[in-house]
Amino acid sequence: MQHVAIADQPDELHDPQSFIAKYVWSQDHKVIAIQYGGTAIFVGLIALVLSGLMRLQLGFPDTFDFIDPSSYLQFVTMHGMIMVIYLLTALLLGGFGNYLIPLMVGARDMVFPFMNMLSYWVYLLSVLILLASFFVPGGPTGAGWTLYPPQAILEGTPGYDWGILLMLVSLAVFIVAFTMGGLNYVTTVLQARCRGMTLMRMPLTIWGIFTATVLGILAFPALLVSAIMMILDKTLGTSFFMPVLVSLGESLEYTGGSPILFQHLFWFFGHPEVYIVALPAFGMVSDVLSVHARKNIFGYRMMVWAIVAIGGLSFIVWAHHMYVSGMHPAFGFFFATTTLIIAVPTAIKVYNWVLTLWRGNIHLTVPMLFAIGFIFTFTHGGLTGLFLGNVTIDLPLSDTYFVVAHFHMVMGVSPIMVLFAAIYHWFPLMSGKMFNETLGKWHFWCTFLGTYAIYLPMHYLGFLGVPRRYFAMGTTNFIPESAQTLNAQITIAALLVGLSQLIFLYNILWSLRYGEKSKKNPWGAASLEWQTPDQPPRHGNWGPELPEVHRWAYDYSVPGVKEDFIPQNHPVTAEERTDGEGGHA
Ligand code: HEM
Ligand SMILES: [Cu+2]
Repeated sequence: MQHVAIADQPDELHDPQSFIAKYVWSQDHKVIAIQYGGTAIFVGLIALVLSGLMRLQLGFPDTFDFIDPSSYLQFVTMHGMIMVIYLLTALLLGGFGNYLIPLMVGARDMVFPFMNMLSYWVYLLSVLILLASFFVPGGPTGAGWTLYPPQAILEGTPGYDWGILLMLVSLAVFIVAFTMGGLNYVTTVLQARCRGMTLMRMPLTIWGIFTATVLGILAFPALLVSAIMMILDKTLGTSFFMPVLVSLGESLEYTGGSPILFQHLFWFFGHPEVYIVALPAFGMVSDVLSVHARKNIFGYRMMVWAIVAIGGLSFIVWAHHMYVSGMHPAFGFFFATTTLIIAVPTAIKVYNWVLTLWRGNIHLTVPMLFAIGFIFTFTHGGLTGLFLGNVTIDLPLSDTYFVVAHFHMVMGVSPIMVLFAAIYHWFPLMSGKMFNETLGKWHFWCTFLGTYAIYLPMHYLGFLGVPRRYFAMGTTNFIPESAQTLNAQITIAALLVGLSQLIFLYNILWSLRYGEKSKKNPWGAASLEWQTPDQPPRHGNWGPELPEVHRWAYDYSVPGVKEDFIPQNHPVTAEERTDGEGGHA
């Protein structure tokens, strides 16, 4: 297991030389990671622009002629789907999973490099299919990111013809790409760890990515089959999801399918999807907090088991998204209970992050600011989740801006905070350069404060009853006019947050070219990825010898030891042993 066949040979033998082999059809996990990351950030920017357009409409209705009710729905749908799948899932797993797994477990590459390369190109294909829907007759689908039938494929919904088909095909292709990447990540973690890297010595980043990938491999098939079944309903007139229907005065051919079946399949995927995004973020934020507080992560074993428990539980809570579908009260009770049980391991994680900071030697670096920002946004989003998990509270709040605020806090903003923390944290490793600290801090404060300016008022709009996925509020007898003022303020905040991402892009691009050369291991991190002979690591990662691991990844500020951290590949010394504390399992 420790000796991959190529390990004993000089790695130059395998070093691809031509530009194309090195950077285009590359099988190096680091290059593939950057391809994945670059593409994901690119589509993410499109989704950000779409959210800006929606906010313009909501803040200043009747001002922008080019946004009509149909295009609003199309923007909502494309924004939501791109953010969840094509940005977050792709960037966390395809990007960071690819980059970090081999380096953190001490392997030369993924175990199936060719399939890994294919995974990226198929992902790119899925993105192109998705974006193509902007250019077909009728435009992209406006069914909402949940794509509920029957409405998704019926006349009257924007993009009911081409748009929805392209969306479904693109999702299917994405799932193929994810599976090729995912099998790689799981097998690499299980089979290619270096000598001494036991499972319980793996950094939490790897635990998070690994568990999330297993969730994805189990959950995405539910989406795949529902996409295929809906394609059949649309093209061949089958009735998997389509009930007997009269649409626009015409009785349709469909016979007795079940739209609720689709909801079950969708959310059987959709809820674990939240954790496919959250678990890698949990892992990475744990490591960033530990490194920048110069303290071991509090309760490592508990953190691992919490990740696994959350992963397992995430499969038995899905119907909390369906309380309004008319389910039997006993099921409502069941799903509310399981949902609240998930709060236990989740709260354990939050406590442990805070306890990691407690009496740490906290360095308020840019990655650390984003990591602490995450603790705030995640706790806020999580708390409103407890409310929505209860049937009686969810019923009146369902489909209002309270829900929009909740899920943006918990799975929009929070993982993005971690992604920024991770990008800033690992940027010196990936590029060999340092970013600009001042610009990074500006980026953090604009994003963090702006987030609250956007989403806190949305909770209140939800209480007022402002509905979700509405082009305009119109006049009602329950929404006060002041809601419009609030909407305008939210829009201004959203535009500022959107613009402040330019600081980030500028910082990254500028630093890649002109940034100061980074010291090796600038944060003094103990995990393996920073211990490569070169920074950034070369092809094959480790030079002639694979590393050997002697300890966990969290030996910071060990008493009696001169340096304030001990890399994972350093043998345990007599000095630490006599001191009692060092050399953890
Ligand atoms: C500055 C950042 C963002 C802004 C201003 C923003 C704004 C919006 C707006 C205005 C809507 C439509 C609300 C409605 O009419 O129902 C929406 C929906 C949504 N957003 Fe965002 N968003 C942002 C970032 C994100 C991120 C990072 C995610 C990642 C998870 C995300 C996921 C979603 C989803 C899943 C929907 C629901 C789509 C649907 O109802 O079908 N958003 N967002
Ligand atoms: Cu859920």
